[in-house]
Amino acid sequence: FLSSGEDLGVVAVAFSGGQGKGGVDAGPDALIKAGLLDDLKEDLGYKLHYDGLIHSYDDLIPSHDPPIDNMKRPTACSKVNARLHEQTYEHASQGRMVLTLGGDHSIAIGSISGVARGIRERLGKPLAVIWVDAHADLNTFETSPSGNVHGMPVAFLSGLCKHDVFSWLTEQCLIPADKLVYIGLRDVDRGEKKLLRDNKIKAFSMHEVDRYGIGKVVDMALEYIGDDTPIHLSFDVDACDPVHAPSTGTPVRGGLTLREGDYICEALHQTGKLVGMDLVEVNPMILAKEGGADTWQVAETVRTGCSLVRCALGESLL
Ligand code: 4U7
Ligand code: MN
Ligand code: MN
Ligand code: MN
Repeated sequence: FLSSGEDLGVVAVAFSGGQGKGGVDAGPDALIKAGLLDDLKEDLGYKLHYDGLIHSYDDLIPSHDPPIDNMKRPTACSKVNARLHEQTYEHASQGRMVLTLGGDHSIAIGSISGVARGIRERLGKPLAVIWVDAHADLNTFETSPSGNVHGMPVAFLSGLCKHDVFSWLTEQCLIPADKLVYIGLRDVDRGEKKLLRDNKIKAFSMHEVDRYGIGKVVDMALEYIGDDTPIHLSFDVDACDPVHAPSTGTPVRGGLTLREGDYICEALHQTGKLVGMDLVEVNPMILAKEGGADTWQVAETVRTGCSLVRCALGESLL
């Protein structure tokens, strides 16, 4: 599905407006300072298409951005994602795999819609999404208990929820509900559970990971998606257990081990069908702010994020 295996588009997004905690905007800088992009270039041999910037899109963020229909910071979330959409669309239309570093998970609205549109135009196919997360991020503005947009991206991307705020999300940007698969869920809100059931969305929660093992779960996920569909991996670092990714805004106990996370990424790389990836919700500041500053835990989270990306890009191939 890609024009060349070596071309990689990279977008670094310093956005935290999809939730209330500062610091997640420092995620991309921490990942890059840890050497992630150098590793991709030097060890894995990718030709990077990267503008060298960490985008904060300050020009798009209004100073006054009151809630609309329970959505917090709606204008910032929409404008930043519309701009990011153009960036990932540009890479995808050139046939590059696209890596987006967040930022909170609301940025998947832009990153995934851009890749989906690029793939539609280039290949005439829908994009499948594997969403690896402790949370389903499927709240609509009506079901959301928090009003935080980082808990809503899948609702907008699947078209299950529509709102004027995101009116730029046209049909070709959307992910059909039957091309969406979750892995790692363990904290799903009531409204989200109903949406999952009513729309028969495929989900492998931690219960299924325990029951079948991660190898079988990924096999079943891929079988469900089918052979000729390009795949985007949206990886929320909070899918991993807080032992491996403590420095994130909404940690939930009982998550994926480091190896289970890496395995998912490796197995998707091996399919040769991966056309996009998001790595989001690394917050290198959160522990410090909550008074429990533990630099070791921050470093561990960054290390986990880097490992996941390298695995998705082929590091484990011998
Ligand atoms: B993340 C939550 F209510 N479901 O909607 C919500 F529990 O991107 C959490 O997965 C969302 O980290 C977490 O606010 C969003 C809450
Ligand atoms: Mn999450
Ligand atoms: Mn998420
Ligand atoms: Mn989170």
